[in-house]
Amino acid sequence: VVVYRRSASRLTIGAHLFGVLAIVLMLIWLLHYRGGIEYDSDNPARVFNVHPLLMFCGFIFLAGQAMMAYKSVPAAKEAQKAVHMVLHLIGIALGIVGIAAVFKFHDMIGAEDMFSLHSWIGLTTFIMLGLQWLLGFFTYMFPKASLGTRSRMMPWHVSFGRALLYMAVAAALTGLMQRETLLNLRGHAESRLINFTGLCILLFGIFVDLSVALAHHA
Ligand code: ASC
Repeated sequence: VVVYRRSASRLTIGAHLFGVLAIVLMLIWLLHYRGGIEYDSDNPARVFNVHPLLMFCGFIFLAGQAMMAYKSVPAAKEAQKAVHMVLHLIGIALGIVGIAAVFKFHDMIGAEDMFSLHSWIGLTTFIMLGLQWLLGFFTYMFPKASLGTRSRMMPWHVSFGRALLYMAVAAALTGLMQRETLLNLRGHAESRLINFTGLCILLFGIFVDLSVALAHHA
């Protein structure tokens, strides 16, 4: 048990490292190469840039932090649980704004919505995560299922959450690839910056997942 606890907390450090690195690389990408980030802009590119920012830095990063809350928040179990729930809720709220931004962008440039594999994976993930949050809230917070039901559902809650994290990573990586292709960035320095951002997002997901996998659940 002690060995697991230790390796799991080292894993959260790896997750924080790659998560923060992905945020920094993405900010360099959007601010330095892509003209900045602004929801209420007449420039469609600046509106679009809200989308990757909020989907990774908001939604995925905060979901990962929520998943690790039981490892990384030095507080009583009930407080960790509240942090877990609230971080997911903030992530979902930012995700809604991030998705709204890309629909607004499509509207501005007259493009169709929901045509790409990225959009299919992404929206499916987002909807299923919303349902997972609701189910988790009703089961574990309010009104709360019986102890037997809660403990029978826990492996499903944890396993499905881990699958959703990898789905979100798949959405992020297909989104980055799509952007590289659409902008014709093959061979440019910007393309390498995007690739490194994607690798950091993948490693963030792997470290978060391992920290949950090697934890022990009540
Ligand atoms: C909860 C909670 C848990 C589980 C456990 C049953 O509400 O905080 O850790 O249910 O008590 O698996």
